[in-house]
Amino acid sequence: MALWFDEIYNGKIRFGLRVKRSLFQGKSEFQSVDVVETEEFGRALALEDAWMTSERDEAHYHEMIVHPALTSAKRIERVLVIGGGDGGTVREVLRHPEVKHVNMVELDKMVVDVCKEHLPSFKVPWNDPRLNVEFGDGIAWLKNYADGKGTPYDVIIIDGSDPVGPAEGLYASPFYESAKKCLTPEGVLVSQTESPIAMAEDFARIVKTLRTSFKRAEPYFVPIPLYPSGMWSFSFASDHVDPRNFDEARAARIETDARYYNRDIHRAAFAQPSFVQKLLRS
Ligand code: SPD
Repeated sequence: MALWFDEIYNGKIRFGLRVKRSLFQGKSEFQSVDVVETEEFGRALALEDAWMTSERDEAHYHEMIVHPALTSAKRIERVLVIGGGDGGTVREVLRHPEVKHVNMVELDKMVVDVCKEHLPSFKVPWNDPRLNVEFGDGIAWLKNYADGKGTPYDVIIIDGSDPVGPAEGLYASPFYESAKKCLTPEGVLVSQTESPIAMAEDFARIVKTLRTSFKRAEPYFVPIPLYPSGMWSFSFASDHVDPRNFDEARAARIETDARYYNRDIHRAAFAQPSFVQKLLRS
């Protein structure tokens, strides 16, 4: 009998993959964790029955959550990643030789352990001396860092799961205000910001919330077939940095080994379909 694994979003959208075998099934203190080997998307990770990443399209997500920011910010020596337990985001950050220190704060140690074991094709350089991994609640961590006036970061990347349960606070004003205090004045924050089709209300609310904390908050778009509707957004927020003025040389260097990112994609990703412009106006 054929085995399928489905993400059912909102009781209204279902995206299923035919599964060859289950590689891991567990429950951490925060969530259910699954890794399955699928027929079409290679190995894939799901948390709470929602798809998080797959071998087939992880590069779309991880290259695009990282490189628009890391090619646009003037300084990229210190980078903070909240979430991102599969390691794809820090892998892309560490491709930039200008990066001297990356701190990753992930809620769930089980996710990191399981991905290390079952997603080796992600080739995450976990032992890179520039990388520090901490486990804990990113919301509390950032607030403490802001209150303690820790050394500011040049770039903060929010690679969280969907805005429900423990991740909800990663998409709210108090969190963005803490993040701003942890950034240099020329700093950049990037967050995954859901689908403008499948989660239009969440998407618009998050972008508008970012705009109350930063002078500029621009969504950009990436096809990610694994996620509801396949059209996904990230948002780039900063007081002083324009993502269209990126460093061509830095981008060209990344482009040579990228599966999805290139300079044309970087420019095109910030174009807003008319329905998005309307969503953000209302
Ligand atoms: N619905 C999926 C939301 C995306 C969450 N982040 C995925 C983690 C990939 N590193």
